[in-house]
Amino acid sequence: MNEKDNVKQKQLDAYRVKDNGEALTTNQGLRVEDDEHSLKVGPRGPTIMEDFHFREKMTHFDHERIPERVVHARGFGAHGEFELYESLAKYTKAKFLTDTSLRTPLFVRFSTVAGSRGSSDTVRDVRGFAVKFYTEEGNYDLVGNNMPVFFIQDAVKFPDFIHAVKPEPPNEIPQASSAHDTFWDFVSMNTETAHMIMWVMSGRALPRSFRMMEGFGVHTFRFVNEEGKGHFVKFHWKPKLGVHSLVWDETQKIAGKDPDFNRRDLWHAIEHGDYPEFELGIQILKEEDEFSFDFDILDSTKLWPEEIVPVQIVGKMTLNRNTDNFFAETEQVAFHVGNIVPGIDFTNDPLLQGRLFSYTDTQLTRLGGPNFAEIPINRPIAPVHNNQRDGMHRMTINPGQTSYHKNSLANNDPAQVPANKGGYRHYEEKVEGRKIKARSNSFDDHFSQASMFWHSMSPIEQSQIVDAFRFELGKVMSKQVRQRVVDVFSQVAEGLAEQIAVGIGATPTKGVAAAPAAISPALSMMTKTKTAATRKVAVMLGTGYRTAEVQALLKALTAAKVTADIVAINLVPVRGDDGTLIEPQQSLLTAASVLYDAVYVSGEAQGVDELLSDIASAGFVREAFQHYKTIAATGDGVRLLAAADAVHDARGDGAHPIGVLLAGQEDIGASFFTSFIEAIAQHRHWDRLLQNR
Ligand code: HDE
Repeated sequence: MNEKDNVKQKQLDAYRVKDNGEALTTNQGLRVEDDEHSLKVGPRGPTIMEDFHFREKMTHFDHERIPERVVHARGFGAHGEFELYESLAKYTKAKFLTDTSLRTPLFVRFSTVAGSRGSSDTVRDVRGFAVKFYTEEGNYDLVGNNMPVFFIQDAVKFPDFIHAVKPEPPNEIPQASSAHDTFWDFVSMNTETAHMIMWVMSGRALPRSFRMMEGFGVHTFRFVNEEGKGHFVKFHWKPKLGVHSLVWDETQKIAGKDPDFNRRDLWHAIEHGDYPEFELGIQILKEEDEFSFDFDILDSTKLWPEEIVPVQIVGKMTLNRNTDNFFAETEQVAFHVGNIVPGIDFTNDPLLQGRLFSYTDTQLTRLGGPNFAEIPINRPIAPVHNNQRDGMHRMTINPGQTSYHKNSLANNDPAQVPANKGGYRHYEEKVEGRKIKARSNSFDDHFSQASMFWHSMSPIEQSQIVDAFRFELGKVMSKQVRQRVVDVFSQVAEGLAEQIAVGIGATPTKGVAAAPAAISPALSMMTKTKTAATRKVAVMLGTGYRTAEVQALLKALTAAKVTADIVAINLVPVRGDDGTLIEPQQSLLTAASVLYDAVYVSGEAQGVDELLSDIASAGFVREAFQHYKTIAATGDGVRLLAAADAVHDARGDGAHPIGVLLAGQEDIGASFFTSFIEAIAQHRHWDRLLQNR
């Protein structure tokens, strides 16, 4: 990174206070002699009010929490940078999208929506995907989600929708879950939700990693070039590692075993130098084509199929630095869809228009007043000069007599900037009409794209969607709500509704299923990149393991950027066949199968007996098998797989189940390790699901 790239980092550095052999002081800079005892009358009390150090310390502590975000309360952030592959000057004058020599610093926050700040990472939910670009022309925030559409069409319904999905008012149950009556009541009464519900019932709502999910700006935005010409644009983020999901049963177990699963994954990847990368994609439409689709491009419940409007890859975001302090950075970052730079503008999407109000408004409560833009993480790198003054927690000291425009006493300082010198000018869109509370008829079709989504899924994804509906509706107490949901989704696809109905004791409805808008292969996760890089393997072994095998395995895994934990019966170093000691990172007590992508059992008679002596070992392998993970065993390790029922397939024809690799003594070598790594790259062996049905 050159100096220019580092501007944001340098700005943040100015606020970092590192304790390095420093004296302990009060907030007034007074050195503290005793931080262990409060001031008392004699050693047994009472405590005296005069103890200003005690009072200051306790008062600060008493006020250390701020209101959590009303939605997206649980999140995790990281720093990074954006590089542009080619100039987009044809479409936009935004400097960071036209100058390929720039490296734009940025901050990302990923989040869940419904849960409170302390809820689990792996719940079924949409993920927020918010990016703040610190550009030379001011902050640009792309505040998106990991799904390209939204539940509702008009912002006025957002409070209703969120009230319905949040825990129910009488008892604040359930936490971070849409599997309850009010949510599904809302869905059944507001059919514009149908398309988004299909996404939320799919694996997209259960990301394996923040590093393995797509991001979308959702709304149609506008690019404006130097000549003032506009284009419609949709934004995409495409992860280099592909798009992959967890299994529902697994997500629920992880929620208990490691509620920080996704944030830990991101933190560790960055700490290890496996910097997550996402390419920026744009879909562009000419203004003249605004009405050439069978949906309205201003309707946020619709996407532009990539097969019709291709995604052009134009740049890359790399996340390369963890935060120094979660609260100061991730908790205090304030995104706003209205933070914009010249060359980017809004459209009349009624969902977007409402968001333009909400994001600043919510910070006033959350961050305690109008000066939140002065918090280090929110400060632009572009200079800030205006006549705003005062307010809670004002940091800037503005000298001078004037704080108004126009003025003569300070020569009209700060001065307005003409558009051709970088001053922001709103796109001069012509609008006319009557003021009415209404929605355009062009927003009326709620089902064709939901149907397109369903018909674009692989059979495995379809079966997961059906199971998700059955689970969610199975938790709904009201039979009438369950039935209404079946009725609604019969308008998406009859087969889908019938399968849901069977699972929840409702009556299948003969609906008038919508014709799918088209099939869009890009919607299926099965079509995405596959790689073993950055995956995590549990290597199970016991006394007498073959040192040469394990050393060669670990070398092969490292070369493929796969990380491994040695899992043994306890944390006592394990002796190999040549006497080498290896230190386990986890024991069968501390490790959980759901926290790994694959399992390798290194087999040697004594070691396998040792593992089998703890019943948890078979459970560990069985769970990995049930979650479609790659499992490999060498030599005697097959006995552990047998104990876990992981070596016989459902057909009973003697073939190994898909994704289960076995090697006898003589087969252990480079090519076995290569097959193991290739199998890990598959992410999951979903066909096992169909094999077992
Ligand atoms: Fe948000 N949303 N939202 N939203 N949203 C917030 O702002 C809101 C919507 C999104 O990591 C809040 O600072 C309204 C769509 C993300 O800090 C709040 C509507 C999309 C984040 C708010 C929407 C999003 C938020 C709460 C309907 C995807 C987390 C705290 C018109 C394109 C940002 C805050 C972070 C957060 C309002 C709909 C994404 C209340 C009124 C659509 C990623 O202002």
